[in-house]
Amino acid sequence: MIRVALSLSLAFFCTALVSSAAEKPNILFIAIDDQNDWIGCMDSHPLVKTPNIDRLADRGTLMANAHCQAPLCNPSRTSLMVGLRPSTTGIHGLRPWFRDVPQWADLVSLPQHFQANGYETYSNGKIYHSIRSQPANEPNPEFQNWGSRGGVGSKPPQKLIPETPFGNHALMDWGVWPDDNDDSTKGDYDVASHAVRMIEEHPEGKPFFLAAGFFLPHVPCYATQKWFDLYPDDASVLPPMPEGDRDDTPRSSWWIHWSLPEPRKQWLDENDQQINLVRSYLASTSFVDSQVGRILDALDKAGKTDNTIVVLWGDHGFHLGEKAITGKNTLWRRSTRIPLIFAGPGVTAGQRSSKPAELLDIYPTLVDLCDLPSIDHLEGLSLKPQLQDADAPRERPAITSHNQGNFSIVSEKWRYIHYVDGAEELYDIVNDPHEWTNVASQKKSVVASMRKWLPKIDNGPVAGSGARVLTYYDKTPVWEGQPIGEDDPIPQDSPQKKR
Ligand SMILES: [Ca+2]
Ligand SMILES: [Ca+2]
Repeated sequence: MIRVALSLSLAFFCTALVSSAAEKPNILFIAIDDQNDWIGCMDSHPLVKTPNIDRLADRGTLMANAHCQAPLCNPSRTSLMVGLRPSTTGIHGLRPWFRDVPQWADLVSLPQHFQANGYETYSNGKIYHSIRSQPANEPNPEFQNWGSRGGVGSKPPQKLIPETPFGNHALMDWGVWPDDNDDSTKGDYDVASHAVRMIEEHPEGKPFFLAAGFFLPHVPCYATQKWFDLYPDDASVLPPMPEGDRDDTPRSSWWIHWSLPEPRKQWLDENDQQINLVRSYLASTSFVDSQVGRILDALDKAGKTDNTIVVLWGDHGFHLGEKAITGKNTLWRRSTRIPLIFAGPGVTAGQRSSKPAELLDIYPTLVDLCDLPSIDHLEGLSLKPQLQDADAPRERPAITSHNQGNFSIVSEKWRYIHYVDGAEELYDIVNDPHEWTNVASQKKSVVASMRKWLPKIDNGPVAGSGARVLTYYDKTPVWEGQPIGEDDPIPQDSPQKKR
């Protein structure tokens, strides 16, 4: 009798579990590679056109002061997907894949936690920076279903721009491509097509966690003519870039992007590529926005919008000539500030929050919104309070790192930067949003109050680290294994401007 009662109650319990999972909201998780804050609703570029992302923001909450954990794909995405800071994991470079680090091999990632709680998980395009290839007959432990590989798609037979410094890297390219105005041969078009199909074919009775990762506006910024036609072919597309903006920044700000395939502004000017690059980036952003729109439309058509939490994020920003460089790998706004939008059940519509937020917060936020069991190791904070009320208090600023000892800390009012040699910058981001005037030496008490947020854990690169790794021993910075001498000229900077 007791046994029957027990199995009956067990059956009830199991039924309850299944039905509660079925009632959970779906998750649509949209990633955009190297997407800076040039998004219509973020008010950072007056000409940018992103109507689909803007309509998502209209029906959700824009975290308007959100920052990545690292201005580089692998550390940023690893941090977001496992919920730990790069300064905790020691994943600072483009290598290694974190599962190859024994200490982190079994970490429960965000999609794995949803899978363990009754969700069906789908992956499309670029979600992780890299994933170890899996024997064909073994299930991949990261997601249950795999769609498009994404990536660049159709490529021109040769580069469209002049030879670039540091080896004329194949990715350093931009311009109109394909030249037949057909978007369907692009990797990101394929990502959206697969995501749409998965939404249409997902069976009832189980919630989904569907990830779609777009490659553009990562270089090479190829887009078809119609997206270029949205932007004038003149200097009005350029961001403001005052001469000598880096004169009040320390030499150690150069160490964290000492030599890279991304051209400096000087090369853009010398090769008449500044306007072409900015237009190509804007065109790529608008094209990706149109693909985001295809997925949002499919959600509407399937009648799933009301029961799906959408989160859209960029992994880090991108400079297009500001502070004399192109690319990421800096601790300034253009590298750290990213789009972060939530919409759907539990999220207040039409809000914009200026509270600091981090990509690290996505994991605990989705767990909180879906009422899943909490996970002990997470270092982020749930944004649920701000998603309900944009002005809800937030206990700490947003923290970005780029290699050991280099941090940026952003509050509602200030950006503080600390480099590995102790050099500091401070910007009043309300009155100086472009971060042109370093006031660290005038605002000592503010600097002291921001400095206390520097993470207590600051681990160096794990074994196997490589690609864009800076170390610092005995006061000598070492970039990718090569020491930087005290008098070495800044690569591609004009020699007379040595700092
Ligand atoms: Ca990236
Ligand atoms: Ca300046």
